[in-house]
Amino acid sequence: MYAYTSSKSLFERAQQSIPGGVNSPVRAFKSVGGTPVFVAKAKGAYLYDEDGQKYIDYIASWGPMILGHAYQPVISAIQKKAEDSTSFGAPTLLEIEMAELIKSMAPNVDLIRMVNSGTEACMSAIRLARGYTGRNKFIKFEGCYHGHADMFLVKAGSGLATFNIQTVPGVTAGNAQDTLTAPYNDLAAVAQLVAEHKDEVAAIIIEPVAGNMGCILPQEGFIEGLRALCTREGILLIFDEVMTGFRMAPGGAQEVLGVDADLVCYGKVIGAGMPVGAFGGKKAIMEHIAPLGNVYQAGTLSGNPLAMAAGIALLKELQARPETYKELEEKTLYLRDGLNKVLSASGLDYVINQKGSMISVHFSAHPVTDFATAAAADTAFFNRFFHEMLQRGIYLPPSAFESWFLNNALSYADLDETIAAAQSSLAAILGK
Ligand code: HOZ
Repeated sequence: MYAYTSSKSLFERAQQSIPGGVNSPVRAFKSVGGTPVFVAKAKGAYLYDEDGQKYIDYIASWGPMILGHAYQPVISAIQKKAEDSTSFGAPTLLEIEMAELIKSMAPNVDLIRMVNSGTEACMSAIRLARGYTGRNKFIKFEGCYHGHADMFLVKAGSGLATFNIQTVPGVTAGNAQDTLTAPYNDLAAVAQLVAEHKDEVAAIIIEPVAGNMGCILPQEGFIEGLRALCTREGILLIFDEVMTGFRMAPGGAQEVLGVDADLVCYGKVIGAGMPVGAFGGKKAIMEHIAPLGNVYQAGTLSGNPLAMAAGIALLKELQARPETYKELEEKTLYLRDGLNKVLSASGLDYVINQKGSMISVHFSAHPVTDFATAAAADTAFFNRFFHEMLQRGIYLPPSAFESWFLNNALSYADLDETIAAAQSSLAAILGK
């Protein structure tokens, strides 16, 4: 039996000085109940908590640890660079190397601006789209999460879906009025919104494979349809690749889906887990950003040398070993097949959605293709499953509204252990 003695006392202590004891709501375990696990360290595919217990990690810091935790080339790069100071607030060679590396891997990126998080990347991309098109409104999809900037906190997934927060106090009506929402995978609804707001829509922003309502895949023709609609109506198509960027493929979802975005947003992956983000795209659009243009955007820590050094080390490894992506996908398919076996034997209704190294399980009798179908699944059962898995040393996201992420440090023995844990977890819940 796993005990969470240290985590429990740390959680109590944390609540005295941190709102809810956490710095990002989904970590509070509120929706699954119980005590959040306080992590002491991680190496490869494993996390170790403050009680010294080991877990196989399926969060991977919400995506970026593609090659596993404390990956030696990343650690060495950070250690070496730290000797030169931690921040300059001045241009560096590393920023150029990072921009060139991203351009060599990702399609449709002529110019790229570094920021400090995925939130900053997405809010800056929307500002740029508005400045470029001279239009105010944008369309996002129900259940997609693009960070916590005011205009995105409308029908968002992730923590808002987890806690069923419908409207956010502090987000003014003025802020929300230009945010239009449509169901994921519903091209007709998007076309209708665009027709109703003719020449008013600056951008459509989307997670090309959604990860903030569990993993949800774009149906055939959906993303292509958005592309065609945007081109026809002079709307910018923005891919939020904070989760999919450099994870689905070197060129992210753009490469895998074969659809070009006008602007692309990246996040933690390009810092190998350090706080960083970026947005980029075609020169004709990006040159509207200050100091080339008047769309202002700035940040003292943007392009931070430690984040750049870490990210360059990770991206170079991914570029040098493209077979990583095949290996990751094979491992994810192995996990999917194993879970399929134990779930179908259990007699439960379930859906497994998977793309590349993103996967999640919804306890549902119906296909899960958008937020409504994700929300209709049995989240209470997921919560019990989550705790049984945790007790068996498997660290899943503490919400049915988050994707699981595989890392390439996972061995097939780890995957077998996970599948066996799923089998005994289900047996424990169902009393079989
Ligand atoms: N909303 C984030 C994942 N989609 C949670 C990240 C975190 O807690 O760090």
